[in-house]
Amino acid sequence: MTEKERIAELVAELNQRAKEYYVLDQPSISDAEYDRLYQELVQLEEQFPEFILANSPTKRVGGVVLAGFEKVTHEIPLYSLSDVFSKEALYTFDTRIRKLTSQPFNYICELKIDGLSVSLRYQSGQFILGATRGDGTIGENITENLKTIQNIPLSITNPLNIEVRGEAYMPKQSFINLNEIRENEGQATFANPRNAAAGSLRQLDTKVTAKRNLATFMYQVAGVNIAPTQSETLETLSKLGFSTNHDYQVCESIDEVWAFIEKMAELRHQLPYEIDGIVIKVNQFAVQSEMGFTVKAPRWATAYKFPAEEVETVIESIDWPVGRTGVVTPTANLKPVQIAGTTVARATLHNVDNIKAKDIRLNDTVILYKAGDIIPAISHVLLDKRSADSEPLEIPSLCPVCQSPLIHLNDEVALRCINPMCQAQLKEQLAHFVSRNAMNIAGLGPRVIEQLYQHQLIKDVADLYQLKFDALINLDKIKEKSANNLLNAIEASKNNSVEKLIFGLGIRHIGAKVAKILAEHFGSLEGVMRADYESVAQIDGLGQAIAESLTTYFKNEQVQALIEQLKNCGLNFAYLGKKPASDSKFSGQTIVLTGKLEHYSRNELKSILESLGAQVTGSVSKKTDLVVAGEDAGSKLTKAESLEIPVINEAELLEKLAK
Ligand code: 3B8
Repeated sequence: MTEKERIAELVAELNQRAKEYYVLDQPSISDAEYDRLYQELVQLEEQFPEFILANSPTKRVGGVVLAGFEKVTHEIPLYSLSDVFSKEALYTFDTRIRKLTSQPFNYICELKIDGLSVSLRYQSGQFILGATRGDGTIGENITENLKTIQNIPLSITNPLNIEVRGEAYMPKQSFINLNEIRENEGQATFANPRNAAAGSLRQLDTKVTAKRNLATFMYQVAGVNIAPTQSETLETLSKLGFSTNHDYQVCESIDEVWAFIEKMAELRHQLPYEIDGIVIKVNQFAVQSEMGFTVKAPRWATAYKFPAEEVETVIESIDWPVGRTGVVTPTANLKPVQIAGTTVARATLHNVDNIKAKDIRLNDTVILYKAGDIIPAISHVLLDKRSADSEPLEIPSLCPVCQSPLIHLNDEVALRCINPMCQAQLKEQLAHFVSRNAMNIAGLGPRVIEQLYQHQLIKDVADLYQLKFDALINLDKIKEKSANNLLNAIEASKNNSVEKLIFGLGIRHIGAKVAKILAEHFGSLEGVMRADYESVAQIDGLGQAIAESLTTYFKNEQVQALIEQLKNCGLNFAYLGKKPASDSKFSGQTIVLTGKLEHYSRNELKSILESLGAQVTGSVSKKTDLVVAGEDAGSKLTKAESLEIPVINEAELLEKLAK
């Protein structure tokens, strides 16, 4: 098989597997196997860029940085739907449209996905243009952003020229995760999944979109009918490879429609995505075309909007808890109320800007809702219920825990305590350090942590490893058995592979995934600590923010002292996952590749050397052990010579490798 054929084969297989995973929810191979095939494709495409296919799954990772969004004219406009907000209005709709035809018809009820309308154009089966609705006639070209959405097919098997329409959305869990990260980093959070999806699709840097985990449900073909009814259209779209929503129902009467609405109003909270109502459409296209459109909306459809679940409650007090990174998040304690399936007694007030914008005060009566159907938030204050002697909320200027000044770092919206010894931060850091994805030490809940600090048994994470049975047993609610379990868990954590420790340190931008990449790449904590900015920034999937954060962190003397203590406590600093061969003459060497190479691409040589235990970096420094210089090597070669670092050419390297 030629490389060109293998590339085509891999693209076809990976697209099929991805479809099983993202569209059909029925994965047929393991993630590891998928990754292996994907990496093979990446390597081949690097070697033979002339054979890269437009529908290659590697096209989804983003990386295109756009200058702005071009306008797209919708030849067939995207209409919006008329709304109804009550059972009565729904029945009026039914009566009205029945007068517009003499043919029999039934209804199809679809979930009204709370996302953004998008339009996808395919030419000869290839995805060529994706656009927002815009004003219905002119939208924006967001093709590159949409390509990062895994359940949009980059090609369909039939070589059709069609435009498919639907809704792009962010799943509830992705919305929660995204906001949690943003809150920790002091960025403004999104109010709901819809805003988060909109913000994600309008990213000029499509790498950002790729990380946002968006998805689509498609429901319509513009201009032509691919089936006689809407329900059959959904099935046909699904067969073509589009993701469609299966929770639709064909109803024979408006009573049946209402029953479906009532059922879904209950079930909607269990769905993994937000819906804000039910779309009711005439199912038969022949009847639809007889009914036609008004200037704004089709006559043959309407959207029943669920009443926003909102309740009144009172703010009884406001806390200003300090998080692990020092961010202070104002939080309201409420008179407990029932909303969207749970009892709520606390709501985040996000940040000071939000408090000021809504003029939120103590003892205010407020309207509570659930952002993303999950996170309780305050919509607004009922001003006429405010007492006359109410005063604007006092914004603390000092950390409520350590009394050091609170500041806005780099114009962030978040208030921060930047005292690294703040007890609140230290406690939160400890909780993070012991959490499951970090050192995984069970038995250290907030109450135990609180006591450890109170009894001054601990001031930083290294002290965990000095804890003694006699001290633990004296704590409240700790018996012999739990003290022993805790000590065993602490002891066992010493043997963790080092990525858990790297994550546990709680370094800005270093999540569990990044920690794993770092551990794998550098092999040990020492390796990570020695790494310079360049060598981190160039690692696939990382980047400048991570490189900056990491190098700054390890330069800190307090950090270095802490690491030293952890070493002395006997913690494992090595990566225990799949390791590169360590007995080659390249292991542990820092190598720089520069100039034009003849036989291999730079990336290939890099992987070969890394698999032999070398670290391949982008810039020459005193730490470099060897420079491989191809033709036309420039400043790196000069620098290597001035630092008297050994230089060899590609042929010499290949000779060494052959040995
Ligand atoms: C005609 C049909 C607009 C829509 C439509 O899940 C039209 O069908 C529309 F002019 O906006 N948000 C859906 C959804 C939205 C629309 C729709 N069907 N399921 C949605």
